Amino acid sequence: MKLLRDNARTVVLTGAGVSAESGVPTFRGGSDSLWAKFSPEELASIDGFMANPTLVWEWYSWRRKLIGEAQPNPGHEVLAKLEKHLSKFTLVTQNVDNLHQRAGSEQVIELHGNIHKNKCLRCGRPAPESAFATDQIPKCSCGGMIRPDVVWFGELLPEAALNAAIVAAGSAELFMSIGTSALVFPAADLPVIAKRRGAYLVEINLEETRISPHADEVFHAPSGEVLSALWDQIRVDDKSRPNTVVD
Ligand code: BJW
Ligand code: ZN
Repeated sequence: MKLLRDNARTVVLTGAGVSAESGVPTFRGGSDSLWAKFSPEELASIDGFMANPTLVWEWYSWRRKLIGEAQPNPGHEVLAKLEKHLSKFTLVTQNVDNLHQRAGSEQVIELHGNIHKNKCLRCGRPAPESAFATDQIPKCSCGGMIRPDVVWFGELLPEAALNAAIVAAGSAELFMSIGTSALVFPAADLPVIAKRRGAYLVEINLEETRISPHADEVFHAPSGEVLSALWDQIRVDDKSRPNTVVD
């Protein structure tokens, strides 16, 4: 792929599709997706939580367990290797599953929080991990309910993470949008911002998305497969250069 080497400023945006090969269900599309069974308004909004906190807490407990048992897949692993291999590499994720970090990525911009963290609905204090080990909603010392530290619909994204992602997208030379339907904003704007500012835009997704018509290159195949093939290509290219060592 053009630019996937050397000193090109490379930015990757990942979505749920990157974790699909680890057995983590995506949100949209397919009968196994999370919202084929539940509505986002019911489960991923403050109104939904207030209306039925136990249902929402149980849904997150179920997902946290499923995610905890999942293993990073070759897609996560290649992205971790790219961070070490490329000198200007930024990984931005909408995923809350921690699988990038477990694969070895060190700098991950998390736009939608992390399912392994919780916080108090009332005072915002983080809750200790021991609070998760129950199907009952734990209470903070202030008396407030504990909720997952993820970004629900209608909530602001963490300011520092969003700003860092916008700055990175705006100066990217290569931007890769991987495994996201690009339907949820403001994350969905990032590939468009990058393209508008002159980045070479690559999409990896099983399906056509609203990003596809803007992309310079589109791979309609599982992200683990495409990323593994790209990594093999980098290794071949590097080995053919003199005095270059690849791991
Ligand atoms: C594969 C694959 C394989 C499968 N290989 N590919 C502008 C316009 C319109 C609306 C808005 C707007 N700005 C804001 C809004 C409102 C709203 C929004 O975007 N709504 C849209 C649905 C229309 N946004 C918000 O509310 C955001 N907050 C905000 O903007 O605050 C300011 C504000 C407030 C109020 C009004 C206006 C402004 C917050 C968004 C929070 C999103 N939260 C969730 C839940 C997180 C917690 C949890 O996990 O429970 O984040 S929703 C869910 O969607 C989750 C994801 O991160 C996010 C994106 O999904 P993603 O990753 O793209 O997954 P999928 O399932 O959609 O797609 C998977 C893709 O993978 C598919 O394309 C497959 O084909 C592909 N695939 N296998 C490659 N092996
Ligand atoms: Zn509290």
